[in-house]
Amino acid sequence: MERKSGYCLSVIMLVFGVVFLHCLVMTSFAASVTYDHRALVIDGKRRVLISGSIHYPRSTPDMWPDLIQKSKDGGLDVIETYVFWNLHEPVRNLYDFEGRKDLINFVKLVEKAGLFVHIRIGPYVCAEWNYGGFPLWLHFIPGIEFRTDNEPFKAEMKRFTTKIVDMIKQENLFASQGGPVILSQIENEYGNGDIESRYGPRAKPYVNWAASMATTLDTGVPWVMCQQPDAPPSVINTCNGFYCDQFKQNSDKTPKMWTENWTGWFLSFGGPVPYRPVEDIAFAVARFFQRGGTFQNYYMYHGGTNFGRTSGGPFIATSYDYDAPLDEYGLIRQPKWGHLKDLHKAIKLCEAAMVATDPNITSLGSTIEASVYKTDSQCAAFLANTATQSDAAVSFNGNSYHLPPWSVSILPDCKNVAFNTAKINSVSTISTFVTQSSEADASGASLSGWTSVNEPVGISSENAFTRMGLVEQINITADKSDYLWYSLSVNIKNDEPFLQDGSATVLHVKTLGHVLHAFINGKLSGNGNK
Ligand SMILES: *[C@@H]1O[C@H](CO)[C@@H](O)[C@H](O)[C@H]1NC(C)=O
Ligand SMILES: *[C@@H]1O[C@H](CO)[C@@H](O)[C@H](O)[C@H]1NC(C)=O
Ligand SMILES: CC(=O)N[C@H]1CO[C@H](CO)[C@@H](O)[C@@H]1O
Repeated sequence: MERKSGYCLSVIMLVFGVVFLHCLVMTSFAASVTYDHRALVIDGKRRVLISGSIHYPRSTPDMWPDLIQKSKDGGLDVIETYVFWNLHEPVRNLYDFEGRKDLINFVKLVEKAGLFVHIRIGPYVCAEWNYGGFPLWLHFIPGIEFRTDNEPFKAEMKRFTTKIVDMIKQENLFASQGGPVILSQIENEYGNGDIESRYGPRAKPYVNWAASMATTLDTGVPWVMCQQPDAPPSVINTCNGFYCDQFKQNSDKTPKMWTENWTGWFLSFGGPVPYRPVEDIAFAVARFFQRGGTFQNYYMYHGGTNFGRTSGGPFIATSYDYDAPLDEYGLIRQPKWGHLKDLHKAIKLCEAAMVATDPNITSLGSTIEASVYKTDSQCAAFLANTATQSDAAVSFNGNSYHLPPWSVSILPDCKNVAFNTAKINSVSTISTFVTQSSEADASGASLSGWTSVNEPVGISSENAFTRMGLVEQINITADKSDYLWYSLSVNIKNDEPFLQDGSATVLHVKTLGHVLHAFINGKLSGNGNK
C-alpha cells in the first residue's frame, strides 16, 4: 500500500515538473523589444545580436531543422528571412502556404531551436527573386505604379503586409506575444543609390506612408527600413553592404544595425563562381562591432536553391549558394562556418561591456585603430590594422601586439587576444561528391527522388498571332517562360545582289529584351544580349 501511494506521488510530481518546465520555455522569450541608440533592448536588456539569412523557400522543409541547428551551433542568435509575395499569392486572394512556402512552420522551428526571427516582409524584396517578389497580377491592376505614392499599389501592399502580420499574430509569434519574432522590415533598399530619386517628389510621401502603415499594424516589435537614410523616426534605418563600419544612423535614438552583409554573391549564368574569403568577412564584422555596431546579419547564412522559375533576372542561376557558411545543400562550409563561429564567441565575450557604453575609438597610427569598451567591471578592446599589405606591431595598454594586414584582434579583457580575424583555426574540409544515377535501377526503383521539369520555350504556335512590331513581353508570356518566339518569312531569290557580291547580311532587332537568339531556316545564326 505504502509503496503504491509513493509511486502515485512520484508520478504526480513528474507531471508537475514537466508542466513547470514547459511554462519556463514558453516565457523565456522576450515580452518586450525596444531599442535605444546602442542596441536592441530585449526584456530590458541591451543585446549584441548575430543574425543570418535563410530564405525558407530556398530549401525543403525537411532541411529546415538541420539548417537552423547548424546556425545555432555557428553562434547565431537570429534567423532572418524575406517573405515572398508572388509565392504566397500567385492568384489574387488565393493564398498558398504549403510545403516550402510554410512560413509559419519555419518560424516555429526557429522558435523551437531557441533563436529569434527577423521577418522582412517588403513586400518588394529584390532578393534575386523573380519580379522582386511581386505577383504578376499586380502588374495588370489598372493605374498601378509600383513602390510610389500610388493608391492602387498602396492598397495591395497594405493588404499583403497585413495578411502576413495577422498570420504571425494569430500564432502568437511576435516577441510581444511571447514568440520569437523580434523585428520586421517594410520596403527594401528603397533609399539606395538612385532608386528613390527616380520616383521624384512622390517618393518621400510613399516612404512615410510605408513606415506609418507598418507601425499601425501594431506588432509590438520594431520595424526597420534598410538603406533608407530618410526613414522617419518610427522605424530604424539600417545598413546593407560588404562593409558597414562607416555607417551612421540617421537618428541618435536608433542603434547601428547591419541587415545585409554579403557573405559572397549570387551566381549568374556564365559568370564566375563567387568567393569571398572568410578572413575578409570576419574583418568586416569585427570592424562593425569595433565601431559601435550591435546587430549584424549575414546575407546569406544559407543561400540554397532557386527552385522552379523563382530566380530573378537577368541570368541569375538556379543555385543561390552565395558562398555562404552553409552551402547550397546545407553542408557546413569550412573554414568559413568555423572561423565565424570563433569570431562570434569572441564578440560575445565582450557583450557586457559593448552594450554598456559607446566605444572610445582612438587612432594608434595611420592604419591602426583601437576601440575600447570600458565599464567598472569589464574592459574589452578591438585592435584593427586596415593596411592591406603590411603587418603592424602595436603597443596598447603597455603590451605589444602583432596585427596581420587587414585584420582585427579582439581582447575581451583589454589584454589577451581571444581572436584575430586573419588567423584561421578551424580546419578546411573538402567535400567529395558521389554520383548517383537518376535512372531506375534493375528492380525498377528510382535511386533518387529527383524530378525535372521542362520549361515551355516561348508560347506555342497554336497561340500565335500577327502584330506589327514588338509586344510587351511579360504580358504575352504571362511569365510562364522567359522566351517569346517571333517569326518572319522572307523569300530570297537566287539572284539577290547580296548573294552575288558576298557582303554580310545584318539582322536589326530593336528590343529592350535581355537576350535574343536568331534562327534562320531552323538553324541558330547568332545571339545578342543587352
Ligand atoms: C579615450 O581613450 C584615450 C586614449 O586612451 C584617452 O586619452 C581618453 O581619455 C579616453 N576617453 C574617454 C572618454 O574615456
Ligand atoms: C495585356 O494582355 C491582355 C490580354 O491578356 C490585353 O487585353 C492587354 O491589352 C495587354 N496589355 C498590354 C499593356 O499590352
Ligand atoms: C545595393 C545592393 O547591391 N544590394 C543588394 C544586396 O544584396 C541583395 C542580395 O544579394 C540584393 O537583393 C540587393 O540588390
